[in-house]
Amino acid sequence: MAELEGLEFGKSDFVLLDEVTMEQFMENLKLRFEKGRIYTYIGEVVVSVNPYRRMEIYGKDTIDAYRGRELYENPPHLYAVSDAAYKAMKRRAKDTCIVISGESGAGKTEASKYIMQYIAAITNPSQRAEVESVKNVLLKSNCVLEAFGNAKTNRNDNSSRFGKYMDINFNFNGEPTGGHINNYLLEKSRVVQQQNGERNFHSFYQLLRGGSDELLQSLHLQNDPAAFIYTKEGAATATSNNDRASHKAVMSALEVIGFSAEEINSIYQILASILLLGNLQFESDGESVQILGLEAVGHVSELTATEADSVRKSLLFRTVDTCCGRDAFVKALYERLFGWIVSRINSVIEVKDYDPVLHGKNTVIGVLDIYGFEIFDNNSFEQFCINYCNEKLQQLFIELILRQEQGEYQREGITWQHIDYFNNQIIVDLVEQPHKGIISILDEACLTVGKVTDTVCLESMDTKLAQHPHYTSRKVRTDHTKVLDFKKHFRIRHYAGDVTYSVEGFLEKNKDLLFQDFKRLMYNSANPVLKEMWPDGQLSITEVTKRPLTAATLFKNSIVALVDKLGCKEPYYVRCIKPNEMKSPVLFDDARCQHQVAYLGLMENVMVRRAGFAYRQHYARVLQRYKMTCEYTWPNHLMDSDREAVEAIVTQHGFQDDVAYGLTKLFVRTPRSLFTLEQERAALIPILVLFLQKIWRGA
Ligand code: AOV
Ligand code: MG
Repeated sequence: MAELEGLEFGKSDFVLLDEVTMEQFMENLKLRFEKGRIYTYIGEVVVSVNPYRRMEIYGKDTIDAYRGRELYENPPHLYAVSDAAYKAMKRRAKDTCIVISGESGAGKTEASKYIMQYIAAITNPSQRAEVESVKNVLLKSNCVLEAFGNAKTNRNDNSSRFGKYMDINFNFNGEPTGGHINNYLLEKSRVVQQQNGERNFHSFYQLLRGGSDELLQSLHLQNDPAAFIYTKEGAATATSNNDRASHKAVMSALEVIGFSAEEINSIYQILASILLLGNLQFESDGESVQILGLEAVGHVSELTATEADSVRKSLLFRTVDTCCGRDAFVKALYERLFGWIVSRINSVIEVKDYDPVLHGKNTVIGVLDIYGFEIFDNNSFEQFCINYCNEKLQQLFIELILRQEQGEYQREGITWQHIDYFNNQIIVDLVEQPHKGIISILDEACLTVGKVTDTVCLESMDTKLAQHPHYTSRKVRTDHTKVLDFKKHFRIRHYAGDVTYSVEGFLEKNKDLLFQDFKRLMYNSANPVLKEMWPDGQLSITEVTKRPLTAATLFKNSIVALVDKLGCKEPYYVRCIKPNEMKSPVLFDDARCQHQVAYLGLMENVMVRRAGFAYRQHYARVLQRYKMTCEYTWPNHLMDSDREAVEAIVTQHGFQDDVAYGLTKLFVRTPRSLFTLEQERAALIPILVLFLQKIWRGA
C-alpha cells in the first residue's frame, strides 16, 4: 500500500489512519475531497465522494495506467476495482459483481457508467466486430434506460427511478460476448404525479422539446411540456438536463442498439398517448360520465391502433372513479413500455450459440446500480420499497465483508478477532418477515374483502408492530379529543435515518389493479409492438380472477432473488457519499458526511480490516517489491520458497511480531511495518538508479 500521492493528499487507504476514530476518518475524507481526491480505499472497498464537477480522471491515459495493475500500484480509483473484478473473472474464472451503494445523488449511476466504460476499453484489443457491437450496445443502453427510467427529483437531477442490475458475459478470452439487464420496480406513479419541484421521466421532455415539428405533429402534440397535465409541474422546473440534445442521443442510441423505425415510432406513439390521455377531462352529471373533447380520444385510438369506441368505453367502464382508472392505465402503459425496452435490449445482447464445451466457461461481471436511500417531504409506497431495498443491500454488505474476511483468514490458516456491527437484519425483518412484517400486513389488508382503507391498514400495523424498536406509530394524540394531522403516518427507523411514510395510497399501489378492459384493448391493438407488450390481454375472465401477487411482494421476491444472485459472486464494493445537499463542488458538509460514514458502516469496515491484518499480499508480490531492502533476497534469493525469502525480509526489518504467514500470503497487522519497508525502498531507489547507471555506463 504505497503512498503514491504524497501525504498532502491524505491517506489513500483508511486502513492507514494512525488511529481509527471518527475524527481521523472524517479529517482524511474531507482533506482528500478538498484536494480533488474523490476516491479512497478501505482495503478493496472504494469510498467515493461525489465531486459535483467534471474530473479529468477518466480519460484514456488513466485507463491505460490502471489496466492490468494491482490495487496498490496506483492511486485509488474505480478503475482499479473494475480491473480487480476483471482479473478475478479472467484469471480465476470467478463470477464477480460490483455493488454500488449510497444515498440518492451520491454518484452511483455515474460510477456504474465509468466502470462499464473501463471494462469496455480494456477488452477486445483485436477489435473483433461481434465483440465491439456487444460493447457498443451495452454502453448505449445506459443512455436509453436513463431517458425512460430517470427523472429529476428534489435530491438528484438525474435520479434513477428503477433499479438496474447488469450482467456482462465474458468468454474464456475475457471478451464481452453479451449481457443481460434486470430492472427493478420502476416508480411508475411519477408518470401521473410528481412532487413540487420534480419532473416526470426525462423521456417526455426530451420528446416535447427535442422532437421535430413533423414528429410532434404526427403525434398530435404541441412542443410545450406546460401544455400537458403530466409534464406541467416539471416544465417550470429548472434542470441541468439538456432535453433537446438528449433526444438526439437517445434516438441514435435506439438505432445503434437495433430498434427498428417502427419500434421507435411506437415508443413515441405510446408517450404521446400517455400525454393526451392525461389531458382528458371527465364530466359527471351524477348518473353517467362523459369525456370532454372526444377529439383527443380519436388521437389516442389512432396512436395506439385501436378502435376509438373501445378506448372510450374502457375509459368509462368504471364510472366510480374514471380519473383513477385512466391514471392506472397510463402508469401501466409506461411500465410496460419500459419493460419492453429492457427486454428488447436484452434480446440484442443475449449470449447466443454459446457452447461451454467449445468456448470454455462463460463468466460474468455484474454491476448493480439501484435507487439510493431517499427521504422526501412526502414519502409514499415507492420510498418504502426503495428504502427496503437499500436495507437489503446493506445487509448483504455486512454479510459479505465479514464473510470475506473470515473466509480469507480461514483459507490462509490464520486466527482472527470478531468485530461487532450494527446489524440491520432487524429492520429487514420488520419489513419482510412472513405474517408479521409490514409487507404481510399490507397484503393481508389487500386480500380482505370489503372496504379496507389505508387508515384501517395503518391501525393494524400500529397494533401489530407497536413493540418493534424500529417502528413508530405517528398516530399521536396531543390531547384527548384531537388526533393531529399526521394520523396517516408511520415511521421506520432505517439504518440510514428515520423516515416518516404517509400510508395514503399504499393499498392501491400495492394491489396495483388494472382493469382487464385496458389490457384487452391494448392486446387488440393493430400495432404488433403494442400487442406484444400486453400478452395478458388475451386471458379469459376465469383466468383473470386468480389473484395476482401484490406489488410489494413481487418487489420483495425480486430483491431477494437479486441478493441471492449477488451472494454467490465475488463482490467488489463502491460506497458513494454525497458531500452536500447543494450539489456544490466545494462544500463538504461535515455533519451530513459523517452521518453517511456512520450508517454505511465504514468505520466498522476499517476496524474489521485492521483488527485482522491491514495488508495482505502474495509472497511473490512482496518479494518483487521489497527484495531490494534485504541482503538475502537481492537480487535473487537462494531459499526454498518465496515464503522463506519474505520471512528473511521481515526478520531483517524486525517486525516479525507484526505479521502472520498464511499459506500463500503474508499478512501484516499494522501499517507502520509497511511504511518502514516502503521508506526503505524509496530511499534505495535513487541509489539503485545510480548503481544501474554505473553498470550501463561501464558496459
Ligand atoms: P445516484 O445514482 O447515486 O443517485 P448520480 O450518479 O446520478 O447519483 O449522481 C448525481 C449527479 O452528481 C450527477 O448527475 C453528476 O452531476 C454528479 N456526479 C456524480 N458522480 C460524479 C463524478 N464522478 N464526476 C462528476 N460528477 C459526478 V439516485 O439514482 O437519485 O440514488 O436514485
Ligand atoms: Mg442513480
